[in-house]
Amino acid sequence: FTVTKQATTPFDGQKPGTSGLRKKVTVFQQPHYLQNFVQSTFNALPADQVKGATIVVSGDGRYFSKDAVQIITKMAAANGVRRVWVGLDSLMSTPAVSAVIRERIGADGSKATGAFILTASHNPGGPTEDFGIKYNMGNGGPAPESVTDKIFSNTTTISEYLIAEDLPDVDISVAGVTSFSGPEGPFDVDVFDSSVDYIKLMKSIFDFEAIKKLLTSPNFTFCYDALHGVAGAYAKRIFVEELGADESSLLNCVPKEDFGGGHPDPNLTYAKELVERMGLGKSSSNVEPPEFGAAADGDADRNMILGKRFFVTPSDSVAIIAANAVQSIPYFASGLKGVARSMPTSAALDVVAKNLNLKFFEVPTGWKFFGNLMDAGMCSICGEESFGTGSDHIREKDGIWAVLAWLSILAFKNKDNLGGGKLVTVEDIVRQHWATYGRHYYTRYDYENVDSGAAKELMGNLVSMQSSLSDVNKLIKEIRSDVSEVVAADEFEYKDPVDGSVSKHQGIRYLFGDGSRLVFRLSGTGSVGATIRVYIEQYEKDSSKTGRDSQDALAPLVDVALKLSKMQEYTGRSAPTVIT
Ligand code: VG1
Ligand code: CO
Repeated sequence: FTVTKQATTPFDGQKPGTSGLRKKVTVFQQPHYLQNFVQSTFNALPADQVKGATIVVSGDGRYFSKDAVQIITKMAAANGVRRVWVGLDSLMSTPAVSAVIRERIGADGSKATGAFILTASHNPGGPTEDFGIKYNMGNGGPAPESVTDKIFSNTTTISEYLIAEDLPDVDISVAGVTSFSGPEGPFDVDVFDSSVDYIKLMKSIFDFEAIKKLLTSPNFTFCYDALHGVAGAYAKRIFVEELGADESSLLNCVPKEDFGGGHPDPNLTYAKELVERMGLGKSSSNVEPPEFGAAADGDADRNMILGKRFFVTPSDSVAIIAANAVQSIPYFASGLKGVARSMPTSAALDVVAKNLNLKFFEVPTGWKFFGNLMDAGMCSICGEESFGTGSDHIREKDGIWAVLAWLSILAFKNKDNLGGGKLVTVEDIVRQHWATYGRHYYTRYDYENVDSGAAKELMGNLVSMQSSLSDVNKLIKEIRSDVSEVVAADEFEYKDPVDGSVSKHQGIRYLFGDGSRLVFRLSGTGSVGATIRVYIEQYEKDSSKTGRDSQDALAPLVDVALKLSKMQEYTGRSAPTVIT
């Protein structure tokens, strides 16, 4: 092949958000748009991570992925990359990409130093929906802000990119290596099934025999919904072929470019079919729901865990996994190095860390902040309220890992009653956890696609109010007399304990005397307008009061949050788009 230097001009707005660049497919389809971002990324990396390097290119398989794989491959070749690794049909879950970077060794002994992940995660896909791209580094984790800032600044000055126009498209529907020769030497495209590497890693972490005993036990029933995302490419191999679950326990496990028209976000609103099946929906069916249900998002890094007629909040989930990991999961048998959560995630994990005497960290939203802690051996398990849970086996959150972690806990608690008899259920485990540690009532209100100007004004007002807590408390007293006083208010700022870097403006916090919290953030993953997230949390230590309905328990605080922020006044919205 030959190398073409293509002249180009910058596009506005190519700033990577919480997790890469996410825009409408039609934006990405503009001539040079994707190319500018990819070249800006190559230019932001140290030369030895481009020239002669091995780079993974794959994603959740959403619409435009196949075109993007071919474009990025041609650009990689032109930029002197030695090998590109591609998942069959361009499919590779975000956690599998992380695992492949860290673990896979090519037939010629090569190792990858990074990856372009093609996903907009939980955002819908299809010709009129979202596409996305982000870069992960040699540790398997998202590029840190120092790199994404450089990528963005490159996008504002770019004037040309390199591409091998005459490199033929590679058939990515069959596994195998295709070799080419270019001006600087050979270039290979290696297409493979990443579930092999991923399953190997999962087997080195969990006791598959113990989980299989649970899944094949006559008194245990199971259900997994991939929402037509890339998790489906792993679910059958793992849950059915390896662990003996019945094929009928898989829902929507065929990956589709448009996720079957759905919103591949595993929560009570969008995972409708699973929610119905688990007995949490509106239609009352006579069929007995399964004991355990779970769902994933488009790129399979998120998870929702459900018991029979029971929802586990993600903030509780990570706390419960941390509290039970050492006994239930072989990978953690020698103890946890530490635990971490994102700032808006509830403090349920803090209480576990305190009780078990574990190192604990609170980081800004977005998985990239956990990576440094893990690389430094300071953190084993971490999680976010946004249905993200994971560990230091990779540097991304991991949806299937979370399900295997829960199945491991269930297998451990039930090891003596799998022949028949009464099982310890998901609900039992959660209620027992609350009885021991207290309960953090928690909810999140999302206002999606709000006018950007209005959202900024709302946030600005919440910041300026922080200068007088006595005024804030006067206002709150007028709204509700039954909530405690605000004792501190700030914008969250994080100093990375490993590299000392500082991230400012990471969410507006109002902290109450009884441990309750209100947090306000603008989303960094949307593609149009602004999304306002309101996080509402209240701690209840008294074990006789931990069984309430969470929306009831939180009603006073919700009232305060909406009136204090003047939500309706600024946004014109009388109700949130999604409540989780
Ligand atoms: C959201 C979540 C955040 C998560 C991020 C990426 O970000 O709140 O916790 O890490 O999505 O998840 P934001 O900025 O929209 O609040 V994924 O599964 O979309 O890569
Ligand atoms: Co995701």
